[in-house]
Amino acid sequence: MKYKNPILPGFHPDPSICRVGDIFYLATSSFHYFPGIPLWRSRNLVDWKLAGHGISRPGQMDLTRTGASRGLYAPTIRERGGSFYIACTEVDRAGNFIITAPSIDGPWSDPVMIALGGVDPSLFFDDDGVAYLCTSCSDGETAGIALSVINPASGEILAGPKVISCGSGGRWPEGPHIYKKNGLYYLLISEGGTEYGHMLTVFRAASPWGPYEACPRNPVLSHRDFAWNPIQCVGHGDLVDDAAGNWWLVCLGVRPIGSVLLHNLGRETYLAPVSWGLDGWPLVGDHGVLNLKMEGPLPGPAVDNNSGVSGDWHDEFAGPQLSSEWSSLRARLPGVVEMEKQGGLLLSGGGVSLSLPMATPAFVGRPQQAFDCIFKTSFDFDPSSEESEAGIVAYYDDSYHYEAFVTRRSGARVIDLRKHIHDTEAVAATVSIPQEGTVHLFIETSRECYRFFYACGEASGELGSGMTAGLCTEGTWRMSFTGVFLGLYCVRGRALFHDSSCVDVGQAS
Ligand code: 6LW
Repeated sequence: MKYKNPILPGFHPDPSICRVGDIFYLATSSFHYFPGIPLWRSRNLVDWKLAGHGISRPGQMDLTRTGASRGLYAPTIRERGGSFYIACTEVDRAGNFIITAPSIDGPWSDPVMIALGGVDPSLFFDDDGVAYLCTSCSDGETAGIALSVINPASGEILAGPKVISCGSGGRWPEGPHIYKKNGLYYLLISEGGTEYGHMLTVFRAASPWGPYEACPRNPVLSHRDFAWNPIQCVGHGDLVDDAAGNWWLVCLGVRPIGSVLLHNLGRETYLAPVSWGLDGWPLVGDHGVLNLKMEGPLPGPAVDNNSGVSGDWHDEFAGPQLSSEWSSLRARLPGVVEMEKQGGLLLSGGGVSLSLPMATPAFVGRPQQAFDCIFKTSFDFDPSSEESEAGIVAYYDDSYHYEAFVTRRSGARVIDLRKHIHDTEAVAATVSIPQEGTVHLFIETSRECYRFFYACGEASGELGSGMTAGLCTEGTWRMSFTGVFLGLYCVRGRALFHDSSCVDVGQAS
């Protein structure tokens, strides 16, 4: 059966997957976005529906004042005895923790803390009931994978940690997962860093504690030497078998905007069929390579296959809740993001701008999922001052964003286009609009630029554009792991958004 990659386009990194019966469950990283740890459900591995979030209550995990690309890293999802477990790291304050739920839909517990360093915690439940936790670890000089025995209910470490692997020599051994197959323990890890040297390597041993021998075909997956493949940086994966006994890998990858190594869509989730050689080592994808179009024995035929136009969406903010596809920065503060009883999304902004680090502006956004799309909104906003603004934004993080917004200049209502790159901020265009009336704003995205358009009453036109290269991960001044969000926001005032939509107008992938 044919399917398209990525299976979760746009910012959906560090996928982890498990299966219960014939349903697959997947979790991805969310960093400083709230709600955190998006959870997905699928029957055929290529059509995924958002089931909810592992972190959705402010009391569960405080992400306020979290730096951009800090917060929640690389969850692992597993099911055991009717309970779901997620092991995850909040990298600055909480450290490693486990949350549990009776169903993917929740309710998810408060975190149980694990007194252990490292990131990328993964749970492995052995047949004898022993629960293991492996994480990446580093003493500042050498880095590796550490294994412990854990009580997953209390987080207590019962044995270990013991370093069980230092990988195959690539930098940053990380993202470990252990599986048992034919009586052997397989350790899957990533090495080479999450950038263009990223790779997946496999090791196996007769005991979870090792000693582990390396797969002679390592890396089992890497695009580091496939310069022309439109998918790069593949790594950080997790294996699952389906009910028919076929094996699959989900992993992250990026699609650079062109031959230059820049990407704006974030690290996305990809799927590859896995077979096992006669030597008992895995073979991933097409001879160790992923493609945008692939074939494999899917558990069911692809229906929408998220990569295509099914990524299109339209939200009329009919309520009563804001759909869970929308994310905010660090928190949903009371009175800031509200649904109106008669319909509409009300954003009430204080003085928090989009450029303020570690802050929580009145913002909601969704990951940009395709290179060429049109993102729209219509809203009513009466700016009270020149500092009052509301509009539409292509947002990478507080240091990189382009926005078109309604504000006031010399008493008149206007729309500005502003660009913020590194420590430079400039208003690139200002147009006058009628004093009253609903404003329509839209962004047309492409590999080259973000073009901004407006309409209000008789007034309409293009405001200008910002280069896509300015919103790419590789260009950020600190290490970043996210992607562009297309969002709505308000600073100093109350803006009522009537609707928002996004349409993929390009090739399906
Ligand atoms: C994560 C690590 C990684 O902890 O990136 O690509 C880090 N892999 O495993 C952040 O997502």
